[in-house]
Amino acid sequence: MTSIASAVKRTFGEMTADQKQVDLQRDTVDPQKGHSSAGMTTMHGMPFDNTQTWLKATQPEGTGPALLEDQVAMEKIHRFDHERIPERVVHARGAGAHGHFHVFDDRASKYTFAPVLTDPSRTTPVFVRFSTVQGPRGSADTVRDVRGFATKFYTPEGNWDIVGNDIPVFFVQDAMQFPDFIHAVKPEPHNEVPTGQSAHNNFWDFFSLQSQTTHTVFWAMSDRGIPRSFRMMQGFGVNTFTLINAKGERHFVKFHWTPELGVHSLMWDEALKIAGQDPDFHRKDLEEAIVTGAYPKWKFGIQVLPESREHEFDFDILDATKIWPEELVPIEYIGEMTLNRCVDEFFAETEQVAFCTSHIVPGIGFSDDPLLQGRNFSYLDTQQSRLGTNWEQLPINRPVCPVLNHIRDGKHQSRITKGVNYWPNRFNTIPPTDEDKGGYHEFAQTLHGMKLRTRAPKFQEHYSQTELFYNSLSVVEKKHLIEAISFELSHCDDPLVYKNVIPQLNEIDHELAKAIAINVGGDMPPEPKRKSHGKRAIRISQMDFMPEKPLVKSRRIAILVADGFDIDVVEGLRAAMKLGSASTFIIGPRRGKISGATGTTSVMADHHFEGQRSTLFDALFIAPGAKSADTLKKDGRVIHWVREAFGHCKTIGAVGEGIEVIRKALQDVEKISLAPLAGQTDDATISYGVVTAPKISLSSTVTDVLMVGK
Ligand code: HDE
Repeated sequence: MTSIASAVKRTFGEMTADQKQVDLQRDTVDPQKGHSSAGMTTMHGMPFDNTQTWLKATQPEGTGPALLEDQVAMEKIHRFDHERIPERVVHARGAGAHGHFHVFDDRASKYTFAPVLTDPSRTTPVFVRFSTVQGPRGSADTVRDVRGFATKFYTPEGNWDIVGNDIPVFFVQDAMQFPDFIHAVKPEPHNEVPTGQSAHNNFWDFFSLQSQTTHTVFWAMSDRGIPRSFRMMQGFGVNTFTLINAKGERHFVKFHWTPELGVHSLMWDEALKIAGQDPDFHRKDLEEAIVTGAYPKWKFGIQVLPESREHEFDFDILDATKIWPEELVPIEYIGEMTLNRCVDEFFAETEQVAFCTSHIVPGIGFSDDPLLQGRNFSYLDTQQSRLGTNWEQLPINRPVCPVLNHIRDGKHQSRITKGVNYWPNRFNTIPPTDEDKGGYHEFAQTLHGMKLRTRAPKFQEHYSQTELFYNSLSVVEKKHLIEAISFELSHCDDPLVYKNVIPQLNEIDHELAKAIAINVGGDMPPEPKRKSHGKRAIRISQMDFMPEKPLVKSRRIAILVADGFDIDVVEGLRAAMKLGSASTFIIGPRRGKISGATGTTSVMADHHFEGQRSTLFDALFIAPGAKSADTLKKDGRVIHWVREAFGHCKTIGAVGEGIEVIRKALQDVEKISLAPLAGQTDDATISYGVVTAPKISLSSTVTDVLMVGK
């Protein structure tokens, strides 16, 4: 198997006809031509070949003063000076990819007439941007944070954006609280610390004073806050939207993305280490999966409620701090999205893409969710400050359908429109688009009441679903959550903060609050005022999202070898992993030729032991071969590879003499036994994720277990 590291040619995946149509709109320059000096021009198009040397008043040896008259040099410097634009005020760090979306059939037509959700003959091109929230553009990928999951659908009825997150709820209920919340979570104003983290006084101070944040903070402090990959995250529209069908009936809806690969997270220790070892881990992971053809996929689901059921629940369905539990409102899966093409230029695509919650298409509408109403203003407004007027005309933002209106001029206008710029006019008094022709019309909603700054009664209750979330986690997930909150509070140096947080936690779960109080030095809480309901919900725990069949697709497997290793076994393993679309990497004492046991064959190592760390892989395999094992056993870094991978509960495999390396590395781990277990075949042993086999080349057991991933 060729490793990704040595892949010389980047592939951009297959483009569907509809994606090509989107691409025709782009001013993409052929990279080959764009980079040859013969084809270079100034910004006004004048051919020019020397972009390296400033014009000089030459003296002997060409060392004279540089001349101000060199317009070409000045243009180059001037454009460089202006390369930066303001980064996004939140979600500044992101990674994007192109793909396509289709629905399975027309079953959603009972809810909506939007063809993007009902016409199975359509393939809709999409662009997705994943992001972290708190950190700046240059921050690390694996920090604990909510992840953005924003999707732009390029439909013939206009662009539709679902600007979602990987967590189904939000911290605050009303958009007017957003600036306060973001100020609290962002780095503290006096020293701009910390970067990409919520582990600081201001965030937890806000948490202790705003019980509405507890639900989302619990999701973020759970393993959901440190995903293994963007490709292994769920996506949620969070806000409540509406769907309108051909009969004019309205339903409330929540949008869901469910990943094919299941929902997986890093361990906190891994996340911390990777933030330093490879700050671009998630960005590279997305690209690697697409380049190797292991295209990321999500099923698209909707939770739908008719208007008549709006008030049926003990929570308000328009409150973005609440989920609609799936046992009450099941998800209907209606479509699928595949990401199959990397971006060609990060800035032009991923940085300049502009999502707006207000971008909807006929058949889809808003609701009175107060967070959504505020978002509809904010996204439109923020694009102006990031990208300037006419940002909709940037190639990545351009709709694939014709755009016609009487909005004109402004900076960077790139469209030339013939004719009058007002309506009605003497040439045309008929509206160009009306409802009968599929035009968008607001739903005629009945309203009555007083104008007040207020919140609906069910918006006042904040703890019930936080407890529901906590109760629904597995034992391990609960432990991780307690550790995560303890870690964060340990970074708060104002005792007032961590002392105030404990009573807030106590309202959610008494045992949790006590455990955290002990860890961080808070006061032991009394029995809580609120009575616990003890309920659990389905599909909250990540354990509920395991793929039906275990998948090794796109997993990264490190194979540790040294001179004298058994090539046949290693090649057998690589072939088996390739079949499952996993990637294998040879890690050896040096990045170069490593010879096999016979001495006549060899492989090229992709990395040397010091060049990578176990944290960057999903599984480890130790090659057999007496001489190889002897070298590996004596290398402290190799021993660390094995111990660290074991500590992170990764699958570790070994055959023959390779087992000795594991034995040496894990000799003081009492629980591990490498003797055959009851029910296992004689030649293969599985214990605590460690799979060993004395002599087989590659038993199905090894393959199966590696397939389980972590
Ligand atoms: Fe955002 N949010 N947000 N947000 N948000 C932005 O828009 C805002 C909220 C989300 O990859 C900004 O273009 C307000 C919920 C994503 O380009 C800004 C409120 C959810 C992205 C903004 C929210 C999100 C943003 C900054 C409270 C999950 C990145 C740059 C009412 C459903 C999109 C930009 C991308 C970005 C405002 C709450 C998700 C300032 C006022 C809830 C994924 O407009």
